[in-house]
Amino acid sequence: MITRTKPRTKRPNLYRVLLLNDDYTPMEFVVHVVERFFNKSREDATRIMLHVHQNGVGECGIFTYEVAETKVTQVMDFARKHQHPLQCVMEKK
Ligand code: TYC
Repeated sequence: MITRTKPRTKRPNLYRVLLLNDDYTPMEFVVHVVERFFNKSREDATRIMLHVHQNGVGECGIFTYEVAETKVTQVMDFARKHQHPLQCVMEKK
């Protein structure tokens, strides 16, 4: 039997949570979403929103699978409730 002697630390798989640009969601709504669900300051949230607006996609945070999934669901539910087409997705790092 081969036993592992080298100590190994397990790292959890991490996921980026991304916002996607669209032509209809108001900038102010996106800033509010980033502040509310990703705990960013107004300044950071504005920077992220403008990055998405100009580049098509941008990162709001990096989380473990379950947390990332929760963020995506919260953002999508909130956007739908306000009838905005904002899209939020997660991507394995
Ligand atoms: N492009 C949108 C506008 O001009 C703003 C926007 C930014 C929408 C980021 C979505 O994830 C987004 N109103």
